[in-house]
Amino acid sequence: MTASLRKLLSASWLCTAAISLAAVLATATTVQADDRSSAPADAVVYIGWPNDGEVINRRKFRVWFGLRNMGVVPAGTAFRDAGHHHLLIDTDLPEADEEIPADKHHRHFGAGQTEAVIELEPGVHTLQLLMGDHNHVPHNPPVVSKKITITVK
Ligand SMILES: [Cu+2]
Repeated sequence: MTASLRKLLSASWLCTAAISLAAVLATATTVQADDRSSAPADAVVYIGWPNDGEVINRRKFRVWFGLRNMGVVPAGTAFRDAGHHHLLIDTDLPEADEEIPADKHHRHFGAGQTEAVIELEPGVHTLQLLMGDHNHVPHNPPVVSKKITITVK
């Protein structure tokens, strides 16, 4: 093998490796529709409390998560027809086929919690629950609660 051929081969291998890496990075947060975890068609997630339209006279309060026909498992655990809760606060639903963001508007309950104490500024807020799978990606079909509006005084 000549030195120039060896150089060419190694350059082409590097290039292939770079392309593969780019492909992996590009797909890291986007999951193919077929790869999404399935959820039972009759799965229901709901906010047990507060009720829609509730006026709450304290900034810190407990939100109850309700779930029927589906199981709760910690994040990272792939289990059929199960997932963990995400509480969406003052935001719309995120992309259905991507990892749910983690910030003050998207709270993950990856330990499998079924309730949470949250603290909000006084004012009008919206709350909504969204189930996510072991990778924090919504199920197919998405299991999402009604969006409720509350007032914190
Ligand atoms: Cu999550």
